[in-house]
Amino acid sequence: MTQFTDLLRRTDRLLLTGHENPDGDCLGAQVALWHLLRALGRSPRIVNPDPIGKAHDFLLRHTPFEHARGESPLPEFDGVVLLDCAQLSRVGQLGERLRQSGKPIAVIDHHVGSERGDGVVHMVDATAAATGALVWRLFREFGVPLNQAAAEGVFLSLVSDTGWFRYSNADAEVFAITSELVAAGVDASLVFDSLYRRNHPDSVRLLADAMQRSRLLHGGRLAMVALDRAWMDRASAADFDTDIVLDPLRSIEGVEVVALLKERFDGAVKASLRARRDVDVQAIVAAFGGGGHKKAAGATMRMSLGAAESAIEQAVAAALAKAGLGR
Ligand SMILES: [Mn+2]
Repeated sequence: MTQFTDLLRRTDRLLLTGHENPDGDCLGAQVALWHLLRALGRSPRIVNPDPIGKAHDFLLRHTPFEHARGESPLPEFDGVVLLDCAQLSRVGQLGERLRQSGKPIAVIDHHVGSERGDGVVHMVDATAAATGALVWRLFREFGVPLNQAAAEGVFLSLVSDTGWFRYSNADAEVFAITSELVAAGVDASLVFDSLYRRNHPDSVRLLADAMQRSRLLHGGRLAMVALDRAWMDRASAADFDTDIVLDPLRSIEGVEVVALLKERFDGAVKASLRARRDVDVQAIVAAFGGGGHKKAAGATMRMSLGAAESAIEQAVAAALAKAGLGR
């Protein structure tokens, strides 16, 4: 037994958490791990830095989620499991409270370099398509069958991080696991409709407006859109998932890198980059203190939106040249 599985087995009250604004992989992996720990007779709680968004509220059918926004008291816990990230600094204010608790931290993650994160033990595989795939492996290791809820969690993880099996990380393991999940009762169309077919009427106008603001740079190899604070306020009023603007930009022939820059309420800029072929966007954002994967990565940049646009534009130009895609 590894130190990692040992910690999971002997810790009764684990607090499962993840990064701010948790995405489908993060939440789905938490769902699956919660059900695994319950099957092992443990008393886990899922406590995230942010509440679960509308798109993911279908998970509440079978799994309780709590959040610690502001000063909400935390439940009693004996240890922490960080999912889909490896640094407490990514867990917002809650991360600092967890650090101060002095309780052991386990990391389950698939991001590059996560073995050097805040975990005392970790299960890290940067070749795994999603954190949910790692939790699925844990079910195997513990010899526990997946119930329907856990299967839905793993399924949500896989579809979130593979773009519904369209990205190059959709490997044989992903399809093999998915077959098992559907056999375990996952309703793929229910998940799809819950995620994407409940949008606010303003969402299509916001998408159109974001497309109008997009720019093609470096001979059409970089597609970039920068959304300022006022725009982000409109988006949040309509519960608009800004990540969906990446896809139409990625569809343009010749585009190698897509960059989405969002001005946050605190003035910092959140940059999300996606690459199509040989550009390593993880290396680009690492220069700004960010991280992620070779083809999908992000960073929080402490500068103005305009400065962030120029910085990303220059960094992408250098990366394009390095990948032999410059001109
Ligand atoms: Mn992930």
